[in-house]
Amino acid sequence: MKTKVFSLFLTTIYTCDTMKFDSTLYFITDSTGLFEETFLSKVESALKGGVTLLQLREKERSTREYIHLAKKVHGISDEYGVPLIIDDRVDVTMVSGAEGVHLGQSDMPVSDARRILGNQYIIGATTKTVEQATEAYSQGADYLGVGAIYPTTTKVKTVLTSVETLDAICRSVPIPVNAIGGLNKDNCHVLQNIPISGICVVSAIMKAEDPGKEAGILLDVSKHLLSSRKI
Ligand code: TZP
Ligand code: MG
Repeated sequence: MKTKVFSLFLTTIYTCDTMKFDSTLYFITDSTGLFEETFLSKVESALKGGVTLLQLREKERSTREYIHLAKKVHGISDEYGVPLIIDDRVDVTMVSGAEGVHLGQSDMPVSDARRILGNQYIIGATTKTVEQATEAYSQGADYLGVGAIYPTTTKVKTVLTSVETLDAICRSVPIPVNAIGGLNKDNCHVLQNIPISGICVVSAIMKAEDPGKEAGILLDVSKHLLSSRKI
């Protein structure tokens, strides 16, 4: 579904048929409590700061509201050449112009999403075990999110995942694996020497006073992690 096309300095670009993506700094949004304009300006600031992959994650909105926001966010992400992934919803992905969908263990199975979306879209999956990871890969997932590495303040049903499990998952599949959960610029050192492709963050950027500056710092932290490991 996806092949590694080239490694340029510290960053690996992946492609799933037509769509290239770089998961070095994967920013997942949370619009809770924000006016649309404030939310969109934070997203744009983060994109300016260096986010390489973006996910719109909405848990409370109606389908119509989700589509509305997804189209707005895609209008911005497209200007920065950053692929937009929609959390949970294949339908919202298809009508919003987004480049992909992210599926959890209780969402549509990856195989069904792949059948609907074809190979032009990125499909990501949340996995917490090697079994879930190999299943998602065999069903056509392009990347995996694994965590929570640390306790998180973001509203999510999750349990902690050890770095040992993260490491085993990375070694079990030939697709990018990103770490997620409670990560910030000061605590990513636990990921040193784990063959991840990048980090996912929500609150580290969403709650930053200057999301652009924080994204720039996190991009450097992630690049340093990826380039300095001894494996
Ligand atoms: N899945 C596992 S932890 C998490 C998700 C969606 C939330 C991560 O948010 P934060 O604020 O980066 O801890
Ligand atoms: Mg989900």
